[in-house]
Amino acid sequence: MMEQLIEELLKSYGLDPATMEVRPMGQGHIHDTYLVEHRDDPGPPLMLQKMNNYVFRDIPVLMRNMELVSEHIAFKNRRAGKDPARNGILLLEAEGGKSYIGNDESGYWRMFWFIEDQKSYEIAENEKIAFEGGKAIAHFQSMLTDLDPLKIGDTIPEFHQLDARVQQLKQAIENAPADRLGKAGPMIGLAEKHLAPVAALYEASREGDVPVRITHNDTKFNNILFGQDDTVTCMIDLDTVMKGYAWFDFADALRTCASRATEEETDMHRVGFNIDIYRAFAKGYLSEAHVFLTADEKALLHAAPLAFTYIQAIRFLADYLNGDVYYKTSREDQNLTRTENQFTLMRSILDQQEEMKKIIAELSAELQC
Ligand code: GN1
Ligand code: MG
Repeated sequence: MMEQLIEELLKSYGLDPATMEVRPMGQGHIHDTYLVEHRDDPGPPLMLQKMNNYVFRDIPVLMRNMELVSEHIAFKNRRAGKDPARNGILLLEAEGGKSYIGNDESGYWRMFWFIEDQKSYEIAENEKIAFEGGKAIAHFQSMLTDLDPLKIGDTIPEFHQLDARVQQLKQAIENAPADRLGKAGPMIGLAEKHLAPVAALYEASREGDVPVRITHNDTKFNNILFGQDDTVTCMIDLDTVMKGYAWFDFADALRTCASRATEEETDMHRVGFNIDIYRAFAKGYLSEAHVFLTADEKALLHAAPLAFTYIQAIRFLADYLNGDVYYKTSREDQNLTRTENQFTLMRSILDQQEEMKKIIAELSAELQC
């Protein structure tokens, strides 16, 4: 059944199934991904992906964004003399010039050029990697500064809206079974206790000169592809590219790369925020972003990692209370432990806020911006 479907899909892309090898790539949490290789000739490998239309309800909007953004980046790469298929996510055209194919029955499918010999990091192992990561996030945003944000649709509505996330948590508390609610008590307490500085950042963004841009919105550090020499190739996972504040991407990358342990760490003594990695990342980010960021945007950067660590904590907490329906789990209470991990990280960030603010001021002065 599946084999037949895959053969049909390959044909739709003008490929001869008899000469191709298709294997599951099993890494992503959201979509189903397959590596497609030519059996005998050295043609470039491809990536076939079945999109998750439960998480992404509006596939046409998702793919319209993807076409616009990937083509825009490809244009910039070509102009810089770089091969667009090796320096960005690039879609193949299916029959009729379409960027995806399928229906509710077969699912919705797309195909990319696969970029070989790449690696990614869960956390930044050293300052050089953090610096390169920071530069990559700024470069991604900078390539999209001349694309009209109004052309980009919402693939997941209210994805980074604090009010919506707080509302989802309230709803989850109301509907939670007694045992989970009991166990989550201390974490619910922390959610209430730490909301204020996060709300203040959103408020300052609404009031200040903080433009709505096109942002990546899922800059978890492992969504940055590094070549073997540890220079960055490109950002991947473009499904959540939507309108947002520049600090969203700065925040989520630091939440992940500057933590001393991943968000799966269960020993809370190992969780903490590494200020040296923060400095190196911020230096890389500002080295490219200082030309397009407003003064208000720069002034909010130091508070950004705190806000996204909080939001990730309450997203895990709401999912725990809802019975683990969104994030995959393999252990009991995993989403509750993830919540505790994120609140532990947040505590460490809070303790270093003043130092973080100073670093941005120093870097801005160095760049004379
Ligand atoms: C999900 O798919 P992945 O692992 O890159 C989530 C992010 C969360 C992250 C936490 C579409 O990202 O928002 O920060 O998990 N993506 C979606 O691990 O919800
Ligand atoms: Mg993702």
